[in-house]
Amino acid sequence: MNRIACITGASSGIGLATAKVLSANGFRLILCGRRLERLEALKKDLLTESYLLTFDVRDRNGVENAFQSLPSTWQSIEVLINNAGNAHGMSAIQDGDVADWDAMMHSNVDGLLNVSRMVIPGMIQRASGHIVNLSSIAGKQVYPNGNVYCASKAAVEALSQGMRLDLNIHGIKVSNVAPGAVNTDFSAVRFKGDQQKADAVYNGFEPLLAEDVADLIQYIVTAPEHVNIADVTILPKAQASATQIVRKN
Ligand code: 8X3
Repeated sequence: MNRIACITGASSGIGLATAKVLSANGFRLILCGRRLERLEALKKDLLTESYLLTFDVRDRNGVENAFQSLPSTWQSIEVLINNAGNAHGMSAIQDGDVADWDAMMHSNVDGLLNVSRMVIPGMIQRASGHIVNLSSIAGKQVYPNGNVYCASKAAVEALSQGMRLDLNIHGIKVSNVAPGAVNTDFSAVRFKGDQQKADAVYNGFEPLLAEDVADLIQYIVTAPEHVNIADVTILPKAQASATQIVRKN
């Protein structure tokens, strides 16, 4: 039977691109997201069987109910891609909107934990599994006005290390992926639909595409069993750090 991968935030961006590439590689997929119509559209596009779970990663009970509802044929999750997460707002710490802070900490940190705790026990029981956490260059380097988003991704970095230490004796691999600028709806969400501001983030250079990150994830989860790609930063060629991008106008 084909390996089962579970992807959170599968309805757009890196999650959607990862679903397509893993399906092309023969994985059966559990697609998680908030927007059922989008997941249904994606399901139709895939080459392999998929199972849809709709929940908001922030809702611990909703996450529990969703995973408990999985039929037995879908319970042996071998690969978990913790992709769901977003940035909300970008302002100096003294100007931060508490609703934005909550949204980022609750989805990027609590959400990752809410999902992981439902999948890890099965992996431990089977003494096998692979967790891939989507961090960010922002988890490694703080940039001006990035404060809480950067903190949420720094927490992901710490959780990747912590999971790797704790799950090592159980035969479970943990990988951390830290992308730089990727042209998805990330900036449109961060700037609450202000498309001009969002477009400006990617002006004057060639950013990564969601597919570039998906290809890396595919490499990570199909590496030989004895190989763990523990931590990868992936940047566009024009980007050297969280704050330095060469732009041509
Ligand atoms: C997304 C990359 O640099 O916009 O996580 O924070 S950045």
